[in-house]
Amino acid sequence: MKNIDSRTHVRGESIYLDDIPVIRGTLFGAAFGSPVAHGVIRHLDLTVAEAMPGVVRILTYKDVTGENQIGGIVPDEPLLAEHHVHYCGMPIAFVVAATDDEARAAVKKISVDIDPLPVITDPREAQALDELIIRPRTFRLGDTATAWEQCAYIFDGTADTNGQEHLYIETQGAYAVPQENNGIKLYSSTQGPTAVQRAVARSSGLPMHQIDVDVTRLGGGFGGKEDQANMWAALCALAAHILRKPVKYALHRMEDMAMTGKRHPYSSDFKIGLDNDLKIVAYEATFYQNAGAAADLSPAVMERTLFHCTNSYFIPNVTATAYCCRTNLPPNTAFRGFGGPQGMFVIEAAITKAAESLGVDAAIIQAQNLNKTGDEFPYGQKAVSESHICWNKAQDVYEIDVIRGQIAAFNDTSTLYKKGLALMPVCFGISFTNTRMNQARALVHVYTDGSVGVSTGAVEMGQGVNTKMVQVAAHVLSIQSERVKLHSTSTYRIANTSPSAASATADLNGKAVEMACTSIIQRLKAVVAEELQVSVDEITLKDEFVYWGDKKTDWYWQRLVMAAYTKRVSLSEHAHYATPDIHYDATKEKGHPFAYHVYGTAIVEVTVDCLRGTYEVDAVKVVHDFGVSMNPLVDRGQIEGGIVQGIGWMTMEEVVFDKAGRLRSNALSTYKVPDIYSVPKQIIIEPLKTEQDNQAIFRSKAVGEPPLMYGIGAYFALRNAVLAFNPAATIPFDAPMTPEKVLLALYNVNAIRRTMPFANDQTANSLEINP
Ligand code: LUZ
Ligand code: MOS
Repeated sequence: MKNIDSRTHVRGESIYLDDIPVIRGTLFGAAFGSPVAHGVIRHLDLTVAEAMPGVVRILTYKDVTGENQIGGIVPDEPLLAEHHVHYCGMPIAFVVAATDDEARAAVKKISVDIDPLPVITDPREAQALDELIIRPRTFRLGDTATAWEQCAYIFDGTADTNGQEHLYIETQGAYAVPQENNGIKLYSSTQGPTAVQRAVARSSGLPMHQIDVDVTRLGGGFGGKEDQANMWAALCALAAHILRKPVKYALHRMEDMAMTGKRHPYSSDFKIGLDNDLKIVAYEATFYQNAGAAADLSPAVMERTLFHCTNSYFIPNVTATAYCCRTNLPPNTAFRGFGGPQGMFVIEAAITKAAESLGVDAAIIQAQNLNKTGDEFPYGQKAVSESHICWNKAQDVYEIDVIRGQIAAFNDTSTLYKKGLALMPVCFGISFTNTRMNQARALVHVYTDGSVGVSTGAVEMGQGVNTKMVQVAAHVLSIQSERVKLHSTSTYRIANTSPSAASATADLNGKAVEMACTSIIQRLKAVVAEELQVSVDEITLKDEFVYWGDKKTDWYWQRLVMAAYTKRVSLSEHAHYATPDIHYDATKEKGHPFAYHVYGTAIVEVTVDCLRGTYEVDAVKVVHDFGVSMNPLVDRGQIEGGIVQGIGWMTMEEVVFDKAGRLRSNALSTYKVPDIYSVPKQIIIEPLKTEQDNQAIFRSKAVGEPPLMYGIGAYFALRNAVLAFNPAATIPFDAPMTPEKVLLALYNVNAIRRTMPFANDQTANSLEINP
């Protein structure tokens, strides 16, 4: 089935926040953000701004009618700054004016006196000063302290990953429309309608039932709108509540880039010990997470880093500690993978360090340590593993020996271009790590003409979840998908939703749709069984017709619906789903937090231009564990997008803050994302079909986040290409591997052996796989 939005997308008819017709009298907001990263507000001068044309009101913290607080996990984030500012761009005032332009013009006329305080941008510095947002956490398996003695080889090092701008095509924004008796209707570009409802209720002082958050779709989220849509919605709602006028604010791109948090940069230490068979015996990692100025989702992101610190590998002795470090950057937030990719990069760096030091191919160590079913993760859950089968299938279907041979031959003859290869196995846990969030609801109405309306807590952000919800309803009701309409996501229709996140949205909401439709179908079967005077057990529905045994009857869908209506049988159902069997005890750091894991292996091939330091990704060849994909086209889209986004994070996307905490990469002229020229020339996806049961909807495993981590292979492939040119290059594990860094490594001049052409140097060929 095609994505149900494809027609309106292509015709430019899909409705996003900015396509909602505004009501006459709508006012426009714009935030005034702190010009400095840390300090005490001495004086805020609004007089000039207030006299600007069109300005209706400028709100500050003094105007907040409820609690001046929007922090979700930790109450450490005011809606509007009171006396302190903690990051550049932190909202201090909210201008409301007759037009968008007038609001922004007035923002420029606000001035503020701030006594500066020291600015911290480095998480290690924050940790040294005990600037921690939550207590550090440690995951343990076995005992690393004694395990080092069993190791033949021990290596240590550091590995850093930088942030990443979400760059959703639709920027953050909200539109608040006051309703009678103090109610507020909100249109918000949010992944979390309930999170917005909660933040608005808290900051306005209204009960949640007064606030209807309604979301048709987003132009992308990637985690950036899991929590950080709240701010803009709460500002618009506050203004609408006070002024009794509709208020809209859609951020400009540069406002969005400067004021919102990004993927968390991490700086990490690792120590890895192996035995003579290259089995990893012990692994220690310390993660310094750059959380930014407020908690936001950082504690949960940090937790997922620990969950994924061993990626697909079984390591019997693990000690992994993470620090959630407060810095003066915009609060960093959810981003596809949610800390998992950062954890995986470090174990891959550790393996690579061991491989390079021992002169073996990293793939040998990787293969030697993949987990098996029954192996225990450091957090206590036992693996149901597809690691080996994905890895082996990737080697077979893509003929890895042939690829290695071709690359070796190329590197032998080419001096100015070198190719590199890396394999990237992935194992990603599916479920919100916070167990209580793993619940969802669906509301299904069958109308008397046989058409069906479905509401869920799922937010469509381009990932195709609504298409999957239609598929579930149509399948369970045995009707054509054209009869099913997915309605907008509304807190009036579906309450207490978890954000659309954690790759779990189709599973959680799909199961709820399945349950609701199953209840309706059972009632409809009872109706027709009574009419036909047969047993309900003998009734089935297929392709819109009722079958009695295998005999097709003349009862078709609409007739059945009308009969139920006539008998006054309910044609509506609201269902609740909660993932069974998951639990986690954070005091012991043990449990069974994930419904299941998604596995896969990617082969990444790159070519480096050794004169310029530029590079191309030749191919990403994947074996991916779909379970049984319920929509191969939608899932392929998720994988292709995830791979490109992961490669962008690992290669060219470079978030730059200066020491004063100002974002220098604040526009698309200075922040490079993959374009049509830099995407892989080839992406091949081979499904690993597993028939075994899992907890996914229709056994179609979650696909949103796992493929992003295939992109990590691009970093290591580039590294190998550089080493093919300059075997003595010293390359820190410091992503992204931008062309500048590649160039520096290529011409690490002191280290280059000038005596011979590299092509003839055996050690130059890092692809040699003979240990
Ligand atoms: N959001 C969240 C997530 O709140 N909890 C999670 O575990 C998670 N995982 C991935 C992406 N978003
Ligand atoms: Mo996400 S990082 O699943 O919002």
